[in-house]
Amino acid sequence: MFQRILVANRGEIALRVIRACHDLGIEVVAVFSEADRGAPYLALADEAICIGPPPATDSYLNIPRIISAAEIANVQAIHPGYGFLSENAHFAEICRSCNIEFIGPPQDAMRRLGNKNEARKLAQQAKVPVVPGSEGLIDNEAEAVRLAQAIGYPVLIKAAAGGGGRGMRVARNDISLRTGLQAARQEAEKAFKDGSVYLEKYIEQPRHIEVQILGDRHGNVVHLFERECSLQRRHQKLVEESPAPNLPADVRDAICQAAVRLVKAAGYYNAGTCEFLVDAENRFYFIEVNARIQVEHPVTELVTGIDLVRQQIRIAAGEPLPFSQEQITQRGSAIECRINAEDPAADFRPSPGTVTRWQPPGGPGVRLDTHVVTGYRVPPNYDSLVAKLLVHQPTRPEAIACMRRALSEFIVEGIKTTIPLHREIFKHTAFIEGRVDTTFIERNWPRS
Ligand code: MV4
Repeated sequence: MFQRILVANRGEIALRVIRACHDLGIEVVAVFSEADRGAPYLALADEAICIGPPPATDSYLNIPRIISAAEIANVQAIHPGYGFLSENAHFAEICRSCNIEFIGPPQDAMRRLGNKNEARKLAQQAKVPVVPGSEGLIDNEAEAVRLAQAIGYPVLIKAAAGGGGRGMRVARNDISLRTGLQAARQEAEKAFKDGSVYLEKYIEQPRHIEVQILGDRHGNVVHLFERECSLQRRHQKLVEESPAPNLPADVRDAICQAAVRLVKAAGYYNAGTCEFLVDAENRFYFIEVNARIQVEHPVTELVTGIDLVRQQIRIAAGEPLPFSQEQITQRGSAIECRINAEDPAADFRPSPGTVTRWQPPGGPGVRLDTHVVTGYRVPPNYDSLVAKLLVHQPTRPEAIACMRRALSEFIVEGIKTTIPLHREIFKHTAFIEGRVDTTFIERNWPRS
């Protein structure tokens, strides 16, 4: 096992990794930018090293600075958290070439799955259902029009190098397909230096369901069941839960088994997530793999009792998974609310600044993952997540009641947060009945 790890991230996930290391008896070195200097969570690391000025490109995204810190601190491994360099195959390769283990998947699996068209091909080979669409990349407009007519409108133009909703265009007829192709190519070329695109049938009002997987370096792969993640706004998730409500057990099992087949086909190890769309008839389609620990991983930790970050570290150190598929169970109902420093009444505008009062909820069944304390200053430079409020209860109605209670206890002053919106979501009849899809937030809070 490692004796010393560097966490190449900030905020709540840096703290989450620090805690996992200490639970394993491992020393942990934090890095920080000038914007995070003096943040309270840094004091919980065994050592903290400044890696540069506030802009992420000069600090948390700067590979030479992070590798230098790792060399100076003499660590054996780097945990990338989520975002920043977590899905950067080049960074994973650099770490390993410096004899520092990257706590994540092998770089070749990251590269292959990072290309959504390649991931789609791999899924087809593994007999995992994908959305009906083009057989590979689109070469020219005439071919695209023929394909779209064969698939049937509406279709979705997707950037192969995209993901997380970036570089997508809906086309409902030949004309919008032609203009959409041009725009999508240009956008993808600009954003990812790769203008290649492909087509899929556009699934209207799908649910977004993802499967957590863990694989070790000895070829064992297990799933840790699903998370329902449909409640999102502009591709920013707001609420996640497990089990997914209104998902028949046979469909759930089929999705989880498909996820295992896919990551096995990719030669993947460590933690990962397979994302699926589920339509109104409960047909499911693979869309992409997230090759990292995700923000919402604690939802799965609560229902399975498995510490995913601890397992990530063990796997990276070469240990085999300590459980079989049959030993993993989904117990009770867990729900997470993302608390962002944003103003839901002002188009979710970021609301950085000093937290003058932070009075968190607690009590039975409540978990709060946060790096915030009273007096903490939320810097304006990074994403606005300040806390993840989770509940775990025997049933979904009890989990909803517990979340409403926890949200009512939670007092934050000095910054605006998404707490008031969550209080409304948890009163909404359709949400309470589990009738959700990816359009739920925009349909019910149109001005948000
Ligand atoms: C889709 C889709 C409908 N049909 N693909 C958005 C993020 C990226 N992971 C894939 N996304 C979608 N792909 C087809 N063929 C709808 C979405 C989508 C979505 C997916 C998951 C969660 C939220 C979403 C919000 C809007 C669109």
